[in-house]
Amino acid sequence: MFKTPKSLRLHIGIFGRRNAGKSSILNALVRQQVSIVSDVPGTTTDPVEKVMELKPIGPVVFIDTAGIDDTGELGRSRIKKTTQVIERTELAILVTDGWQSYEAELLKLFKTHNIPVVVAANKSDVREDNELETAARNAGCKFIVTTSIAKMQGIDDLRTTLAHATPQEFMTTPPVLGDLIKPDDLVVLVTPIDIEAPAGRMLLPQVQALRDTLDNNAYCLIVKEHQLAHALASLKKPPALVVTDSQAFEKVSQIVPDEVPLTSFSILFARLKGDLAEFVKGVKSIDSLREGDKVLIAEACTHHPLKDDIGRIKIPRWLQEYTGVKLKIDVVAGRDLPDDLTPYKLIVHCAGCVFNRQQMLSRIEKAQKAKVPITNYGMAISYIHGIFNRAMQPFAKTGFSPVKKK
Ligand SMILES: Nc1nc2c(ncn2[C@@H]2O[C@H](COP(=O)(O)OP(=O)(O)OP(=O)(O)O)[C@@H](O)[C@H]2O)c(=O)[nH]1
Ligand SMILES: [Mg+2]
Repeated sequence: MFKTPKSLRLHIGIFGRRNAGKSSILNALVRQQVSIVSDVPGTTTDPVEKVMELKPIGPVVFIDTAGIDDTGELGRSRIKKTTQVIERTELAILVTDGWQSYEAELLKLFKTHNIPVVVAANKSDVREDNELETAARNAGCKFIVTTSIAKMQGIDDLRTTLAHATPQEFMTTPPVLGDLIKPDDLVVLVTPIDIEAPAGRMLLPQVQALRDTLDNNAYCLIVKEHQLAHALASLKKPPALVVTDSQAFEKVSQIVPDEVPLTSFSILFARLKGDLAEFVKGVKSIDSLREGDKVLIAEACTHHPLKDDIGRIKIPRWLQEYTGVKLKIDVVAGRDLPDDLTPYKLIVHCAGCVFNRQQMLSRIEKAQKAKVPITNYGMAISYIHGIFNRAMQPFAKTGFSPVKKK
C-alpha cells in the first residue's frame, strides 16, 4: 500500500493543561485507545502520534502532548517537548476544562506561529453553565466545540469543526515539480545509488518527484549519474527537466546541455517546504564568511553518519575550499535546533523531506529572528560549484512558490 509520508499529512496538535482530557479527545477522534488516559495529572509525558484519514481533510497526524502546566525539572523538559510540537503543528486543538492563564498563553503561542485553533471545551458533563465557552469566545477564539468524552458527545462536531478550521492551502497539496512541466514531457531523475542510498527503496524526494511527474501526465526516466550521458544521447528530443541529487550537481551540470532546465531534489524541496526567496538571500552570505566564523549545518533526520556524509564531511569541505578560510562547523540532527542561533554566520539546512512545511518555516523564522542567514544543502552546493543561477533557472517563470493546479 502506498503510504502518505508523515510530512505530507496535516499535523494536528492537541494541547492544554494536564488532566483536561487531551488523550481522551485523541482516543475519541481516532476511535482507538492510542494514548493512556488516567485521572493522574501528567499521564502523557512524551508526544504521542497517530496517523489517520480524516474526512474531508485527508491524511492527518494527531499529536497528543504533555500538559503545558507541568512542574518540576522533568515537567520543564516535558513542556519543552510540547513547545517543540507547536513548531510542526498546522492546526491546534486546545482542550480545556476551565479557562486559566495557561489557555491564554497557549493562544498567544498559536497566534505567533499563525496556527488556527479549535477549542474543545471539555467535560461538559460536569459543568453547569457555559462560562468556559464564553471565556474562550472573549479570548477571541472562533472555533469552539463543547465536548464530553464521558458521554461521548461533541466528537462529530469536533471533526467537522477541524475541517472548517483547516487552512485552505492544506486541502490541496502543492506540486513538487508539476508546475514546471507539461503533459507528455519527459523528466529525467538522476539518483546516485551509493552507500547513502537506503537498501531496497528510494529516498522520499525521489519518490515524490516521480509520483508528481506521473500525476501531471508526464513521464520519467530514472538513471544513476554514470548512465546519464548515455541515456540523454539515446533520446530523440531533450528532456523538459532534469532533477539531480545535489551531490552529483557538478558532474550532472557538465553532462546536461545548457538549454535543458536542471535543478536538484533539494532545491525542489526548499521550494515545497521552505521559503526559496529567503534561501536565495542566505546562500549569497557564503561569500561573506571569514576566518573562524561559525556555520551551523542542520539536518532534519537522525541517520547514522556515513563515511563521506553530506552534512558532516562534504558540505564542510566544499565550504572551506570555496571560501579559503577555516570555519567552525557545528552539525545538529533531528528536531533540536540550538536555542541561541546568534553565534552563527550561516545556517545550511537539509531538504527537510521528513519535516512538514510548518516546521521548516518555523526554523526559518527562528533564523530570521536571530538575524542569521539560512540556506539549504542543494542551493549551497550549486552556489559553491558555480551553477547556482542555472539551478534556479527552472523557477524563473513560476516564481519562488510552487503553483497549485486547480
Ligand atoms: N467527567 C469527564 N471526565 C473526563 C472527560 N474527558 C476526560 N475525562 C477524565 O479526565 C481525566 C484525564 O483525562 P486524560 O485524557 O488523561 O487527560 P490529559 O489531558 O491527557 O492529561 P495528561 O496526559 O495528564 O496531561 C481522566 O480520568 C478522564 O477519564 C469528560 O469529558 N468528562
Ligand atoms: Mg494525556
